[in-house]
Amino acid sequence: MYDYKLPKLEYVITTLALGLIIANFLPSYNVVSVFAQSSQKIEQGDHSKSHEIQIGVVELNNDRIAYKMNNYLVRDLVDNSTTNITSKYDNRILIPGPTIVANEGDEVKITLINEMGWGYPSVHTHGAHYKITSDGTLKELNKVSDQAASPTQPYTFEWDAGNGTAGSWPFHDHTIGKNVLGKSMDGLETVGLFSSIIINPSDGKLSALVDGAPTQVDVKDIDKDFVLFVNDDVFWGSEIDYAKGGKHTQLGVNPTLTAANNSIVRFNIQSIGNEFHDFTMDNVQWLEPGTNTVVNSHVIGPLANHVFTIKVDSNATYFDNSKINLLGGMKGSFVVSDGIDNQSFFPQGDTNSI
Ligand SMILES: [Cu+2]
Repeated sequence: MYDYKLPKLEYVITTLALGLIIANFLPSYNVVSVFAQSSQKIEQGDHSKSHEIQIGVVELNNDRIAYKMNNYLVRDLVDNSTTNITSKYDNRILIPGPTIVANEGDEVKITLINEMGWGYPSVHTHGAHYKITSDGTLKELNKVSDQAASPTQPYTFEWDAGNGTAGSWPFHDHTIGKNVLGKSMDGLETVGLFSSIIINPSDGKLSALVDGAPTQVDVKDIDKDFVLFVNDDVFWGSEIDYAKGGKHTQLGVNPTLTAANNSIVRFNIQSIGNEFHDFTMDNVQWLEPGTNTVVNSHVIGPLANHVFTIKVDSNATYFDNSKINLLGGMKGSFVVSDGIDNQSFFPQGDTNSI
C-alpha cells in the first residue's frame, strides 16, 4: 500500500491530546485571521452568478477526511435561471476536494453537511471576501460564533468574489482540530479537508508564456486547469478539462499530468501544511506572476499559491527541489501528446475512494 506519510486520524487524536496539554500552559492569544487581499470553455459572461453549492464532509477508507461535491447550482443573478453542474464533478477520489471556478463579480454560497456523525468541520477560504460569520472558525477565534457543521446542523458559508479577488486560492477546514477545551488547532486540515477556488478576472485576460514570449491569453482559451497542492511531502492533484465540458477529475498523489501539444494550460499550485517547497519543472518555463520574468521554479510557503499559464510544448517532470522532499519522491510527470490528450492519472492506481 502506498504510504502517504500524512497525518491520519490516530495522529489527530494524539495531537488533540497534546493540544490540551499545550493549551493549559500557553496564555490565550488571538490569531488574526488572514483575509487574503492580495469544450464548454470557461464561461466569461456579463452576468454575475451565484454559486449555490452543497458539500459533504466524509471519512475515506484510509483514515482521511474529505470534502465531497453533493450539489452545484449556478444561478444567473440577472435572469434568475439556474444550471446544475454537479455531474461535471468526479465522485471517486476526493483529495483535494472539489475545485470551485467563479468569475470576479460572482458570489458563492457553500452549505457544508457533516456526513461523518461526529466532529465540527468548516470551510475557511483565502482570497474571496466574506463577513465574519463566514470565517469558518470557532467563537474563541472570531469572537462572534462557532462556524462549523455539526452532525445534525449544516452550516452555510457565503463568499463574495468581488473586484480584486481574481486568483487561485486555497480553502480548508479550520475547526475539525478543536481540542477538548474548544480551542481551534491549525494544521489538521492536512488529513484531507482542503481544496481551492479559482476566481477568473472580470476582463477575462491572463498573462501567459506562449512560444517563449510573455503575452496575454483569454481565460476562455484555457484547455485545462491543473490544481496541485504541495503537502508536506507529496503533491495532491486534480484537473479540469474544458475540452471535455469542464470535467473535473481527482488525480490523487504525485499524478501524471497530461496535455495536448500546443494547448493552453494553467497550473494552480497551492500549499497546505507547514513547510516551504521549491516547486520546479525541467523543460517547462513560465512567467513569475505580475512580471515578464521567465522562471522554472518558485519557492512556495504554507498556504501560499503560485499560478501560471503556458502554451504546452514539451514533456517535463515537476518536483519539489528541496533535497529531502525530492529524495522522498515528491515529483510527477507532465506528458504532452501530439494527438488527443489522454486524461491525467494517478500512477499508483490508488482509488482512495469512500
Ligand atoms: Cu487558511
